[in-house]
Amino acid sequence: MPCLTRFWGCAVVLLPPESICVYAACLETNAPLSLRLPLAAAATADVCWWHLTRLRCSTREGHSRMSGPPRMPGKDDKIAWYANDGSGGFGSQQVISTLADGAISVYAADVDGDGDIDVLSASTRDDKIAWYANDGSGGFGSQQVISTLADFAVQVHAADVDGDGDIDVLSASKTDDKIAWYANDGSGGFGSQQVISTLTNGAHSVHAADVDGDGDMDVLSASYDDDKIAWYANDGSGGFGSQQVISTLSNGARSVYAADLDGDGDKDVLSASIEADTIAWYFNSRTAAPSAPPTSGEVTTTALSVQLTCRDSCRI
Ligand SMILES: [Ca+2]
Ligand SMILES: [Ca+2]
Ligand SMILES: [Ca+2]
Ligand SMILES: [Ca+2]
Repeated sequence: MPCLTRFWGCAVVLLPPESICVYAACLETNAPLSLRLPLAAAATADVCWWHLTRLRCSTREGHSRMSGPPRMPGKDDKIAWYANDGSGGFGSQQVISTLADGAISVYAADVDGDGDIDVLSASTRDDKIAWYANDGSGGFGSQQVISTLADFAVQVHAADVDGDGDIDVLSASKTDDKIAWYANDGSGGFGSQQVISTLTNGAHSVHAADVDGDGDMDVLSASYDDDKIAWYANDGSGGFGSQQVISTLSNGARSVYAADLDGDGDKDVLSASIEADTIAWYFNSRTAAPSAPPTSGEVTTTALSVQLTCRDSCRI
């Protein structure tokens, strides 16, 4: 008797014939995989459960992941924008695409270099990174796929990674623990996926900033399952060094961002960790230690994402 009871984030499941019906209050999503299993059940039968939106299974011989996350009811797979009237009033929703299956992240940048702002998307269920060309007045062309190799893509970001003057694209994907980038040919055509790291267990966020101050865009990552904030040095042409860990204390790391919070001229790093309900920052010691905590920046966020707005003189 297959039974299927699901909750968001942590849940309970059951599976096919040889499996048994597991019912638990909450399988701790941040615990090591083995600890997430009801031990008595795992000892005698295959057990499967939902972890976020993906079905995971543990067999009696060991554990494995299953692909093919199910469709979630009530999701519209939509990328949209809203026109500003100039004073913060917004018009009605204007749909760009409904082909982003499990849409979860957007970013805006001039992808094709024609002077207008295009749109990028990441979507979980189709593992897709894509973009949509702006016609210059807010009309958007059809979805142009950059990659479908970002397994459970959770964030898209854009920056000139290889320093050739056009905007390249970065992705974080959770199931394959991957931070990657895609080279722009200058007109919105993209090369194959170039992996920066797979040492981000449960990769959830990617950001680009010149962390080491040598003029090129380095990359930052936040990963949920290993509570890690890390960065990767760019060699100037899109080749990246090994992972440099900033912290492994960001419990349930969900977002990373960079800005000069202490005003000493280098990029400091911000993180959001959902399990600890914490927004934290890490000063960049490339120049000098901070003399005081940031006072002119305002962090506005839940622990789901980090955004920084400046009201006075802080620099981003
Ligand atoms: Ca454009
Ligand atoms: Ca580029
Ligand atoms: Ca750099
Ligand atoms: Ca700084």
